[in-house]
Amino acid sequence: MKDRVKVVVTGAAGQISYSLIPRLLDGHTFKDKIVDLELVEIPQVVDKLEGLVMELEDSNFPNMGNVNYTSNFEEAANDADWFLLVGSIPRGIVFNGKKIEERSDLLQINGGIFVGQGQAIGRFGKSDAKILVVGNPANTNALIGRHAANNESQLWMAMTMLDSSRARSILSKKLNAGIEEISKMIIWGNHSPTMYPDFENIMVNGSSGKDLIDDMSWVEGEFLPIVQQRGKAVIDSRGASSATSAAKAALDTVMACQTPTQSGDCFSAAVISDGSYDLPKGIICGMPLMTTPDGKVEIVRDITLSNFAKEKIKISTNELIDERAAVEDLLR
Ligand code: NAX
Repeated sequence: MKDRVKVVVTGAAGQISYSLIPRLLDGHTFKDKIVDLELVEIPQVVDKLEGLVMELEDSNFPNMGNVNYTSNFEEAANDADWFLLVGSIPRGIVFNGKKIEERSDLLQINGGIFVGQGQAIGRFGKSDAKILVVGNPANTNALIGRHAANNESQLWMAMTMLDSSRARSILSKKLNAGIEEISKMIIWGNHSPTMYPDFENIMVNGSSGKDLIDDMSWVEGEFLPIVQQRGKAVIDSRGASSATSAAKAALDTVMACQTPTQSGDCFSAAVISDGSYDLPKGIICGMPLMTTPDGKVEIVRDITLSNFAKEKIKISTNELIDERAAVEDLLR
């Protein structure tokens, strides 16, 4: 009998999910496991998911298990292995009669969602469940969810893989190297324009990327701002935020957590800081991670940071500290 994996996806009727959900079933992300899906939406939208389920059925995915849709997150969370928390309220919409434009309002509203979801994950999710927060503000949502879950054996991550993929894409053009030749791409800090894509620690085919780049004016004038502002550039052009690339990044994160990381490599996600690298404790911060041969996800602790990197990272961790202060009431 084939193994099974149960995956909960919130925001299931949204843009990212439309790209993400079918690919959870295509035999690549979870290999030959049977994938049971719980698709979660807000009550106003949940019925739309019937159409998505029809499409999944019509796609004849051989590994598709039970697929349910619901607006009851607690029910969905029961015994789940993976939670892909994509759902959130975007900036600019009217919520309870008020147009949500300030980051602090966004933090409060979305943070509120993550209290309930976190509690349910802590109580009903598997003890070794992995949680990937995609919905923005992702790091602080993950902090709130993790606090509410109060379950140390579960792993809470906020997604920075898309930022890492963007950085690798730009570096591959600059260095005329294949994407797969670029390893150790670390995103430090917040998933926001303050993030720090670490060009100094990348390896390109076994050589130091820093030596190969050797062009600080390009790093400061092009590389850093392009990666940091890429999300906005996509919105400006598409009129909507990144969807297919965000979905691919979520799948890449799931796969990175399931596959032992090659010696000397690492992958990017934000996890709770334990003070490694002198980062402030108790924020969800982008860091280098590895998956051990027995399937544990751990912080890689032997990366060297230059003073330039430390200064940039501090800007981002200061922002995370401010975000944490703005949702203090949700962390009691
Ligand atoms: P959409 O607005 O298309 O979809 C979001 C969906 O979430 C909606 O269908 C909404 O009804 C649902 N939702 C809201 N509250 C919910 C709740 N409590 N439970 C379940 N579902 C709920 O947005 P989409 O383009 O899919 O983006 C989703 C989120 O990803 C946004 O917050 C976006 O900012 C964020 N992103 C994060 C990225 C990252 O790298 N971490 C990159 C892409 C994207 O910007």
